[in-house]
Amino acid sequence: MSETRAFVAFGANLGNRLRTFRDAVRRLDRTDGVAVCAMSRLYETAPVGGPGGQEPYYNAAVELRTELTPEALLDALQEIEAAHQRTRTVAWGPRTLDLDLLFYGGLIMETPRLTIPHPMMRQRRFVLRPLADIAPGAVDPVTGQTVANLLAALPLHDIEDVVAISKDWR
Ligand code: A4P
Ligand code: MG
Repeated sequence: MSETRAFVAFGANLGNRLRTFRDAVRRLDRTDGVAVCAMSRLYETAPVGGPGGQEPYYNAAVELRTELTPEALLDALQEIEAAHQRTRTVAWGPRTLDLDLLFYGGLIMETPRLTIPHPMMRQRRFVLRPLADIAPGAVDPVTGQTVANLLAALPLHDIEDVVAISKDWR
């Protein structure tokens, strides 16, 4: 079976964020049909949306090679979220772990369960900045723009809200 290059965004603002990220990478890499092949730097970011007074997030992005279908990959991501007792009470509210599938090769799809590329990623510095660490030249199949171009096109008002942490989390 052929392998597809996919990218996943990590987000967390509850609990031990670093330990959660490390565990999630390990679980992903151990998943049959999935290999983690690159990881972005770690970022601390100001919460966007949701209720006020949330803790800062950690965000990161990873590159995978996978033999799984997009749906099976989403199943795997949701299992890992569940393992971290993610509760879905408040939209955009605090979460111990959020795993979003950004790109799956050059695929464009929209079903009730899965939209690829991830619909909000083009507006989000906390997604594009980490993704640009590992895939600046990856092309968004919807707009034809590279990740680096999408990042450069963002308004600068939140540039200080997304800060790379020197800590090596790999
Ligand atoms: N779904 C559809 N497409 C996808 C996809 N490409 N990847 C569906 C993953 N899931 C996808 O997601 C709801 C449903 O989306 C899933 O059941 C799946 O079938 P969810 O994670 O359960 O719900 P949510 O968290 O309310 O929505 P979502 O879209 O994950 O939230 P966002 O938009 O990711 O916002 N601020 C900072 N600084 N950093 C953050 O990481 N994250 C959010 C969450 C808000 N503010 C943030 C951050
Ligand atoms: Mg999500």
